[in-house]
Amino acid sequence: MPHLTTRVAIVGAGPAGLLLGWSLHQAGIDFVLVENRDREYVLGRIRAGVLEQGSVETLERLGVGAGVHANGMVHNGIYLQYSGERHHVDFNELLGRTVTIYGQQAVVHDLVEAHDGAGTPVFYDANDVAVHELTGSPSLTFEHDGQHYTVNADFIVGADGFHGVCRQSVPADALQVFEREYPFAWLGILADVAPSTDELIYALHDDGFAMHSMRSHTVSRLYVQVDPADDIASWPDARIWDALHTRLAVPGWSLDEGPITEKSILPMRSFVVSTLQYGSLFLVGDAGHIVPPTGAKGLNSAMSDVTQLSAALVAHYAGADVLLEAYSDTALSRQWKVQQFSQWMTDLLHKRPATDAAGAFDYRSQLGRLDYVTHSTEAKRSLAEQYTGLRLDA
Ligand code: RFL
Ligand code: PHB
Repeated sequence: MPHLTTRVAIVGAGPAGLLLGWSLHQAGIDFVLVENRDREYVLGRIRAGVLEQGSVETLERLGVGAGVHANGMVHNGIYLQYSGERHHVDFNELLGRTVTIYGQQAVVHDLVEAHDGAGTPVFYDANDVAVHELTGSPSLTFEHDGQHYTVNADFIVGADGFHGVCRQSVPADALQVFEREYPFAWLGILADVAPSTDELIYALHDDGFAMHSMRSHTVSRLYVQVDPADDIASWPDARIWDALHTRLAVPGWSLDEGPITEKSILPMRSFVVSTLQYGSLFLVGDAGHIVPPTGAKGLNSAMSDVTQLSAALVAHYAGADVLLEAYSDTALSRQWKVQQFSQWMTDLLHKRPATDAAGAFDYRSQLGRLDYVTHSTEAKRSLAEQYTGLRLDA
């Protein structure tokens, strides 16, 4: 029965856990990282696509920026579309800032490769992962390759996503949960076809939201708003393309189709737990908060949490605890700004069921808001500042 001692035990090898582990490795701080799925599952998950400028800088600073440099697609802005018209919001012109299209899958690949190369202690495919004594001498237990491990650590970091074990190990009365559900979902596809657009298109149509994103010069990522109760089987490929053609249509532009290689329906949720610390346990990324994907903030928030926590742990081992004590407040203060932006983008661009007068009112009000946002320089600048990523002190 192996018994390990380390400084930081990290649960979850998603982008947050892998980045934190790598950052600690670079700083010479011992860690153990435990993931309950196998490496292929971790490498295969298709999720986010947009990196804020600060997230790209983080990857570069930690020496894992070669992939995003070589294959990331720098975008100067986005298109907002409504009433059959497409408007460009140019972040670079407004603020001198950009975003980079680089799939979460690619970020995770680069981090896994870095860990593999350095031979760091990352355990994939672990079973029965559990955390103990969070307010005393914390430990982590798991089973791996038929052996039962115990890891004693100074700190435990829950980077295990929304459904992970860490947040659930905190007594319910020690955490406050803030939550908001949405009456719609996204159906997302990956298609082997060159993008029909140079930058992302977010569209509000009478039939609902649609969006055109991409992963590379040969792979497109597209989404349509659907009912959360819809079964994927009721969306054969032809129906998806039909909806995309209709909702993304503007005169003189056409959408190219290609073979669909992946499709799934994603529920939408806003969720924040307060605080992000319980004793020696710290929560980062989706373990502590979830946003609907419309603002492209989930991965970026996870990376921002990790940047802060990693700096706080480095300071702690250098003898200063101020940053660690402030971690939850600092991360949540940024997170609530991100929450309101994601909620704003989601409410702006999705069609609520228009069966009653309130729904019909909302839709026209959204069109008015879009008209304002696409024509006021101040409004566009605010959108640009938030989409490209708030600084910690903003
Ligand atoms: P993850 O990625 O969920 O990783 C958690 C890891 O923990 C493991 N785990 C456990 N390990 C050990 N023991 C246990 N008991 C465990 N329970 C779970 C899991 O197997 C997993 O490997 O969380 P993390 O690292 O915090 O990362 C968060 C991001 O994945 C997420 O916020 C983004 O994907 C959200 N998101 C987007 N974010 C952006 O910044 N920009 C985007 O453009 C963007 N688009 C999206 C998105 C999320 C989407 N979906 C699928 C909800 C688009 C979509 C469609
Ligand atoms: C994506 O490319 O998957 C993507 C892009 C922007 C979003 C959400 C998802 O807001």
